[in-house]
Amino acid sequence: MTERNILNGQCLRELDPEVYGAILAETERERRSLVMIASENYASQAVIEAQANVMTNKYAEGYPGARYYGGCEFVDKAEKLAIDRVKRLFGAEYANVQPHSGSQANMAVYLAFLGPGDTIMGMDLSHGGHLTHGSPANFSGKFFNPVFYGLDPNTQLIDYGQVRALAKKHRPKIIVAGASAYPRRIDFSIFADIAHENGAYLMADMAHIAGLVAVGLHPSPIGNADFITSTTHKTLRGPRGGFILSSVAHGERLDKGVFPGIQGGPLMHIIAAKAVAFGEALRREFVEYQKQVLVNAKALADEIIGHGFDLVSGGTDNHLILIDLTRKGITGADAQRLLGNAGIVANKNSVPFEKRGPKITSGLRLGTPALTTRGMKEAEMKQIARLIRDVLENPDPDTLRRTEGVVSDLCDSFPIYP
Ligand code: DSN
Repeated sequence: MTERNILNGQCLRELDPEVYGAILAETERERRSLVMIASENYASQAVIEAQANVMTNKYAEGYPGARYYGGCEFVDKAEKLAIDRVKRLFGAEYANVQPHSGSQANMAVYLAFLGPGDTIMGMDLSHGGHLTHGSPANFSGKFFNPVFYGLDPNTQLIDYGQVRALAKKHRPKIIVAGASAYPRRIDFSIFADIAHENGAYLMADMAHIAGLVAVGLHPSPIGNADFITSTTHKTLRGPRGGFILSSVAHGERLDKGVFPGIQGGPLMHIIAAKAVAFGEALRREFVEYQKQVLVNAKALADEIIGHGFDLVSGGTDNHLILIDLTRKGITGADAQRLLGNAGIVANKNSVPFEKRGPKITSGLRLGTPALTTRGMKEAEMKQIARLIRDVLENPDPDTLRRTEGVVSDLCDSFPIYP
């Protein structure tokens, strides 16, 4: 193949039919299934277009106006747009849009404000926390000294009394408020009080709820937390990536934490797509979308409860629900597999005080962001709840075939990506 071919000639389909085929198959899978993974969504065509362009070619180590490479005038423009828009969206003084992911955003904050062996305190993974909040399997549990808080066994809500007692006892340098499988509102102001009473920084990891926070449907951590980290691709519906918000006072240390601390060249094509997504999130329609995400989650929760399932904490205030399948006598792994066979994609999840391992689990996490992006509303949530009940209670070939048919009809009625 000549140089000319690489730059001018063949499209992906001709040049690399194997990768092209995989992308096509994934597009079809996303079209033909009900995506109920709470951390997934469908990015707009504009966001996808903004990722697939020549900005992938550009090295731009540093920050807008202060780069280590020439030729950065246009990527500077994209990054400034992303920074300005995300600051406006959340009412923040400072933003760094370079973290490649939510994990990188968390890592950069730790690097900027902790030393090796310092104590951090986060939510226990099996109670709904995240790997980067101190799990022993993750850098955050290997390089730092993790302490975990969890849920009250009766209410299955965050036990703020325990958070306070542990903070007093262990004096963590950073307390992390945030979760990946917690269906209830997080009170960032109580967390801030506890952190500041005990000389700790508060880091809010709002990755799951960022879209809700952006439109005021979940209390904002801005003004309470010292650092706010997030992903861009969950409820926020942007490209896969991360960002950090804070006050100007912490900006210089955070910038250094990201680059040169943990990353080299930023992904400028992704930053361009982040700018597009933040722009979309500033529009009126985004508020309506987030309202519907919540209404749908509530409708799904009520219907699932009505079918005799137990939900962790008894319901939801956000975009997700967590079903405790213990009483139904089915594992999370089996539930995920059976639903997957019928075209409903969800993930097994540990429940608080879990007795099974993370590969099996007793729970199933379901979210509404992706289905809501397709345009589905309460009626479809109720219909899908019935499908879930049918499959989990009676997974015979007839039920699976019937469910597949309904899933297919729903996908036809709510198309994505023409
Ligand atoms: N893996 C993500 C989730 O599914 O919640 C969190 O990073």
